[in-house]
Amino acid sequence: MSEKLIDVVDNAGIVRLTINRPKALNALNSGVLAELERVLVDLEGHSDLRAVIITGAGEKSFVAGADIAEMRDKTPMQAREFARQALDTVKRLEALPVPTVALVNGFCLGGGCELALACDWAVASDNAIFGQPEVLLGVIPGFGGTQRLPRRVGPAMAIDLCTTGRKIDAQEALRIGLVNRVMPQAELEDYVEELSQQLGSNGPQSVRAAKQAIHDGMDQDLDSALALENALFALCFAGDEQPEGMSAFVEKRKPNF
Ligand code: DAK
Repeated sequence: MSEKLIDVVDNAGIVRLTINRPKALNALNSGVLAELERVLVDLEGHSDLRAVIITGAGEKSFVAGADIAEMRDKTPMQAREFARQALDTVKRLEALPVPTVALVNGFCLGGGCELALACDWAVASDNAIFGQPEVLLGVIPGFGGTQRLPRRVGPAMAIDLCTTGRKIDAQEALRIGLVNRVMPQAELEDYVEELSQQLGSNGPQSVRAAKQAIHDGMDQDLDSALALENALFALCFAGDEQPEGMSAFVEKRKPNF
């Protein structure tokens, strides 16, 4: 039987997805994208999901982009269909109701950077390399990069990266706000374990509500977004988590969510 292109490990609702094409630096071919979509559809129905971590197999690369060899001979119609499928998949990842973390362990280029941009967090190893080098190949980002990158780092830096195709290191990625944390590679796994425990021990409904308020609010004017926050805040008082969290504080114990 052929090896799976996406490994899935579920640890009490903290689900880790590993893109498994290390010989091709985990480049996204149509097989990987189709499998990723199937996995994400399954996760949409996972009622105890708490967080999703996505990474690449091996120590060299998160994802080195869309598969160039596979893309090379596409017609415009095929390219459009390929990009449309990928856009849908990336959108599914972005729309998951729980925090998503890109664990960037090396090259994070082209479609790989676009995948990381669809996650709520990016945590990078200190040897990670980022970039949108599509113009060096005669194309532009096709998995949402021209839209999500300026929203994350601002239009000036997005135009810099998308028109020069230059690569940046993890420290520059941190400085421009493309990633949340940079860790020495040897400490990356321990950090992710700690982060997983923290995300897993917080109130799952309030974590989801915080994500929803931020994501949905970003697309609205401030007054509508504040009304959304107000509604979600009130909703927190309708569940089990708020009484438990506040009672635990008053009783000087850890909450049990
Ligand atoms: N695609 C296919 N294979 C790749 C690959 C990629 N993106 N990146 C690396 N590989 C393969 C290499 O071909 C090599 O395979 P073998 O020769 O061993 O069979 C293997 O991975 C190891 O790579 P290297 O030998 O090159 O390793 P190095 O350490 O020397 O260099 C590198 C690492 C990451 C600097 C280099 O591999 C590289 O520059 N890779 C390409 C990076 C890149 O340009 N990425 C962006 C891809 S374009 C669109 C839809 C989508 C997109 C655009 C438009 N529409 C439909 C409109 C998205 C485009 C992209 O993502």
